[in-house]
Formats: sequence, C-alpha cells, structure tokens
Amino acid sequence: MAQSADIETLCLGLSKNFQSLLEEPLGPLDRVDAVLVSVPFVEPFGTSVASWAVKEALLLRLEQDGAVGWGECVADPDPYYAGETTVTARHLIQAFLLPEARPGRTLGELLLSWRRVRGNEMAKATVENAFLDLIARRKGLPLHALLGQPARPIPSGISIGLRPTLPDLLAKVEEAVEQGYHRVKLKIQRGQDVAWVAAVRERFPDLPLMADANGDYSLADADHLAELDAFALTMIEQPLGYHDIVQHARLQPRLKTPLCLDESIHSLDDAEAALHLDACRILNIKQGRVGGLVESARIAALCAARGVPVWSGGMDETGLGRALNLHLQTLPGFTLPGDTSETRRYFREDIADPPVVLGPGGWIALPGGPGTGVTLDPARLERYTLGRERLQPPVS
Ligand code: OSB
Ligand code: MG
Repeated sequence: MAQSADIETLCLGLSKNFQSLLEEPLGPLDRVDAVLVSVPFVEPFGTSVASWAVKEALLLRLEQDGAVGWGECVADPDPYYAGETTVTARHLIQAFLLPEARPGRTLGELLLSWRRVRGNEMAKATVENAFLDLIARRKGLPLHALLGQPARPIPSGISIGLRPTLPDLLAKVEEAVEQGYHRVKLKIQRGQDVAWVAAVRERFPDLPLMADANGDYSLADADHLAELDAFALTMIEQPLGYHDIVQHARLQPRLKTPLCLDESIHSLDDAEAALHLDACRILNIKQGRVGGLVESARIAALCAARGVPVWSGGMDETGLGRALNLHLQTLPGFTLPGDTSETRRYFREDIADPPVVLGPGGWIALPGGPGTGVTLDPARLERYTLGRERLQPPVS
C-alpha cells in the first residue's frame, strides 16, 4: 500500500494539476491489446550503435467504456540503444506492470507499485502513456491540458543519422536548414567526427548545431573530443559509455562545449547524480527512457531549479509517440528544441494522423483534440501490424 509520504515525494516539483492527476482512480478496463507494428523508414537511420531500416514498435491499446487510450513503447527490437526490447517490454507489461493497474487504484499508487519492478522504464512508460491518453480522452482534454499546461508552439529539431559521405551529409543539413529547423543534430562516431563537424560548421556558420556520439568514445579520447570546441556546438550528447556518469564528470571540465546526457539517465536519481557531479550541463529527456511523463516532469522540474535546460529526445517514434513528445514539451523546463522533426522525413506512410509538419518559422503546432490528439488509421495500422495479442485486463 502506498504511503502518503511516498506520494508526496512523487509529487515533488509537479504542478497542482499534475498532482491531482496522480489521485485519479483508474477504473476497470474492458479490453487490453498489445500490437506489434513495423513501419518502413524512408531511409535507414544510422548511429554509432546500430542502423535501423524500419520502426518496429510495440503499441498498447486500453479500452474503457468505449474510450480508447494508446501508448507506444520506445524500445527497439534489439538491445543496442538500451537494454529493453519490444519482447522484454511486452513480457513486463503483461506479467508485472498491467496486473498492478487494479481498478480503484490511483495513477500515483500504480507508479509507486511499479518501484518494486526494477528498471524496465520503457515498458512502464508504455502503460503510463496509454492510461494518460485514456484519462485525457475520457475527460475530453488534450494531454497538455491534463498535465496542467497551456498549448504552445513547439520548436523543431532534426537528428541527422550517420551518412556515407561528407557531401551527402552537407546535402542533408542544407535540406534541414531550408526547411526551417531550429537546430540540427549530427550523429558522430570515431573516424567520422571532427572533420565532418568542421565542414558543416564552415558551410553553416550560424546554425545551432550539436553532435551525438551514442557512447562511442572513452575518456582517453578527451583531447580529441576537445577539438570539437572549435565549432561552437550547443552541446555534445553522450560521448562516453551508455551507462556512465563519473567519466562524463571528468570529461566536462576538459571541454568548453556543454555535455548532454541521454543513455545514462533513467530516473530522477540518475539526473540528480549527474547534476551533482557536473557530468553534463544539459539533459536529453526521452520520456520512455525515464519511465514516462510523470518522471520526465520531475526531472525537468529538478533541472529547472538548477538552471539546467532540458529537451525532448526522440526514438524515431511513429505518429503516436511523436504526438506524446509534443505534449511533453509543454512542461516547464523544456527550453531547448528537441529531436522533433516532421513525419515525412521518417515515413512515407505513418499509422497516425495528423502528421507532424513544420509551420511558419519552423514551429510545430500541438495536435488538437482530446488525448494525444492523434488517431490511428485502421487500414494503415493493419498494413503494418506484425502481430496482435489480447491481454488480460487487470482485476481488483
Ligand atoms: O541517441 O537520440 C538518440 C534515435 C534512436 C536511438 C537513439 C537516438 C535517436 C535519435 C533520433 O537521435 C531522434 C529522432 O529523430 O526521433
Ligand atoms: Mg542521443
């Protein structure tokens, strides 16, 4: 049973609206489905850890009194970005997470009950996201309003994967600049870094630019990484080990460029450790990586109190997860453009409507309507479904 002191800690830094959301009783679910989709990318997305040619994602559908909430799990089918996979998430959801969503429990109690389940943040986020979408739709509220935030235009950012040649990279950056993106992120890796960043910077002297290494370097590369200081990058994302904080703290004073952590941060505690050690000066919050919107809001509140900007990272989500990331960015603390780019650069055909498009000045409008504001197209969902499974709704 959740203690009120635990609930109080859970609410630290959250707005009043957000806190009352955690007191929301869940109610019985009529039907639960897990759907595995595979949606082809326009072109493969390459990083230092893997290259993905399709977006394979586990979706969770919750039905209650005719209302439907959806969550998209950000885990890949492989464990190359993070330890979780679509298969482990499916197992955790079915066997350990969903059964805790007993009717009558509040959302806050559910989240506290999951603390017993170690790790598996992406699986937890999937269930939490689906409940938030369901609750918002039942109330007829857009997700940002359920979180207590007014709508606002969301800045755009693009993450350009590793490219085979420098001219090809320059063409991609040029395209992004022409489209009006607010900032450009380049993937880098050993052997494909300083000279590539230098060439992009030379061609685009004023472009807000950053680099993401997905953990490809070690502290022994500190002098080499310091060469990137010459290019006025807004940050270098996760240069060192995927689970490291201390080595990043040793690297930061050797660079002028701010470090940003991605892979290493799975919780508020991780964020607190990173800030305490000055391991980074900016944080990438992927709501799936940290266990959902509630943990994201807590981390963003901590960072705001410490003057550390945060931004919303992407996991090449379908339109479902992409919409959620837009709503996430209405929370206080999200002051930098995230990895939020147009649907058409990922998919020729997506499963959700409306697509994300850049409006005037490169800004993105939140999708209107209740919940995430997007709907899944039945025919397209069917076309890209690998498998569908009915799960047991939780019982009291
Ligand atoms: O490190 O931010 C990353 C995609 C997959 C796995 C890890 C990362 C990324 C991206 C793409 O950078 C972000 C996006 O466009 O959604
Ligand atoms: Mg990253």
